[in-house]
Amino acid sequence: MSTLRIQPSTTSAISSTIKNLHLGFSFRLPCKNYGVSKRPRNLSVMAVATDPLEVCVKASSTSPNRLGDCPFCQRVLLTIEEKHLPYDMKLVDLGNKPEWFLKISPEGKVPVIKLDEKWLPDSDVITQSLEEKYPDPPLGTPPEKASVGSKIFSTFIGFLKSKDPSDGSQQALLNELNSFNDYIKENVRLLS
Ligand SMILES: N[C@@H](CCC(=O)N[C@@H](CS)C(=O)NCC(=O)O)C(=O)O
Repeated sequence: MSTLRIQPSTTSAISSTIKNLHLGFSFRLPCKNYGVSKRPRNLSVMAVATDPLEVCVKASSTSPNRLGDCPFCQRVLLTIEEKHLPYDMKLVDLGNKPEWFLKISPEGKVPVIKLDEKWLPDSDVITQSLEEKYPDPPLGTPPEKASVGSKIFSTFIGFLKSKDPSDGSQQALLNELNSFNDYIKENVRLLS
């Protein structure tokens, strides 16, 4: 088992976290815009947690110092990252579960997280509990962003079915694609 301590950065950084997981030592994420979201951050976000959260996740079966392929663990880590909380990530070898791990997770499953001095299993329960305990920034899509891209499919179908090149269906599709493109340029840093 190895532990990585992750500090919060000013922007979400799961991509850089995952890229660095093989290092096997504690590090501070750089204050660089690795984020996929530019949602404004409230100052209170930076003050909510000082002690790192302890979270047990699956270790890779081939490289024990790296994160394994567990979507439940990744979901929990993404939630913690999105909320800019510091955490100690304990990589657990599920092929050889240590005694201390079975004590805190009797079913032998990851992820488990320590919240309010209790070990909590299950990604659904964990993400819900994190949302309640650290509501800012929220996990939900902001209402003003919820409809972004939602008309692409219908305008595309309109364009495909159109028999009249001057009926505006092509322009309608282009408008939708352009607004989606603008949104991506403004809000998303594509990961390389
Ligand atoms: N419902 C749980 C499922 C967690 C789960 O099944 N985790 C797998 C790893 S992806 C596990 O720990 N399996 C136990 C094992 O492989 O021994 C959740 O959402 O967290």
